[in-house]
Amino acid sequence: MPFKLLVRTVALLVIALSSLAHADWQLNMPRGVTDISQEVFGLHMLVFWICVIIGVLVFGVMFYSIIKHRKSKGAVASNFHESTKIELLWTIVPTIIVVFIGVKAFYTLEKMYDFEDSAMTVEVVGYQWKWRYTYLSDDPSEQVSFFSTLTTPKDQINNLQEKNENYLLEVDEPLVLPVGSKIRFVLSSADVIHSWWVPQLAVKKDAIPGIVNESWTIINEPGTYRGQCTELCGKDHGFMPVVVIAKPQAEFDEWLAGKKEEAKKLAELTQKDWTFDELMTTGESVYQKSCASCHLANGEGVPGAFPALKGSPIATGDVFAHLDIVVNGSQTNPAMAAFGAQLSEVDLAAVITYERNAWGNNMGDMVTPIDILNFNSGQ
Ligand code: HEC
Ligand SMILES: [Cu+2]
Repeated sequence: MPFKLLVRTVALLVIALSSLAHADWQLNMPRGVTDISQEVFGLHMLVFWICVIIGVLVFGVMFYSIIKHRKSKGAVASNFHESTKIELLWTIVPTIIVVFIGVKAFYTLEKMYDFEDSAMTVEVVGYQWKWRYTYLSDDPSEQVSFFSTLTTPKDQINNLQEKNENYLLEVDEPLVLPVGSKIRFVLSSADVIHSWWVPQLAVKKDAIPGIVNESWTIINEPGTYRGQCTELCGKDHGFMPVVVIAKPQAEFDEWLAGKKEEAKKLAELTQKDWTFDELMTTGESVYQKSCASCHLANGEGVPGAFPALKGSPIATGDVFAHLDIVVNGSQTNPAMAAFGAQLSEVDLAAVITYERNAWGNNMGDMVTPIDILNFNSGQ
């Protein structure tokens, strides 16, 4: 191939590849939006270029030797053993490189492990398959806590509908954080090991049952940052994304105040006098959101997997046993989770009332939020 043609072909290939790289996807890791993530990116690039230089040098010498000293050119192999000079060189040079990289990485790691002087602590708890976030406060009545669950429609997951831009990376309640202040995370899990990861923040930390791990971040730029659980945690491991929205401090304060207000309203709702109809209406919507995926909207369940609630001995039997399985979960089958930790007293009371009276169960009784409080304090 004439030299000019070769140059042109290579140039065209490079242009084509680089325009591809500028399209939807990128090959390199993100720089991120925190000082630590920038440092991590810097370390990554440093190691990358060291590897490139070593690769070019080693392959360069190799190919040069192979081509230049080939047999057909009459090269004669030199025949020597044990060169102290060379052995010292190929021990000392790599050692210096490794120690250099190690020292650089150590300083970044040291910063990552400095949890002092945080403005706020957020508790992150992994569940199969969602996250719970709690904004810790000395005053328990001021504490804000909620679950963050996937909102991608089932039809998109099952390829029945076109997948949207944030497919599997969208949740109902994102974690909202203030920009520019140090946030400490304490991470744990309610069931199996999960891992909380947002690439743009460069935080990846395991959430382990019975252990509290720590990490921290200071986000520099407002924005929406998406991540995932990165510890294989069961069949819906791919369905528990992390979404962080970083807002300026004033907007964050406003948001948190709104959340506290919501929590207060909920506490009032718990105490209010509920009518049967109100409980049934609320109960139906809770049921559709939290229970129908297994027990089905018509209460008939899936034979062999999820029991029918229509006419079920528990839903049409002793109230205490019904409360027990919904609040504490099944003793024998983990698929039936302990909803006591996931639903409010109001939602629990409503959904249980609904199950006892929907689909012809017609028990005629009702469970109020106060009943749930009493049930919980009686355990
Ligand atoms: C992930 C699937 C799943 C979801 C979601 C789920 N359940 Fe269940 N549920 C089960 C399974 C499995 C059992 C059987 C447990 C057992 O065998 O001990 C069960 C059993 C029950 C029973 C006992 C039924 C009987 O007659 O044995 C009740 C009541 C119940 N669930 C209520 C609820 C309520 C209320 C919700 C929503 C707040 C809910 N479930 C959500 C899977 C689920
Ligand atoms: Cu997980």
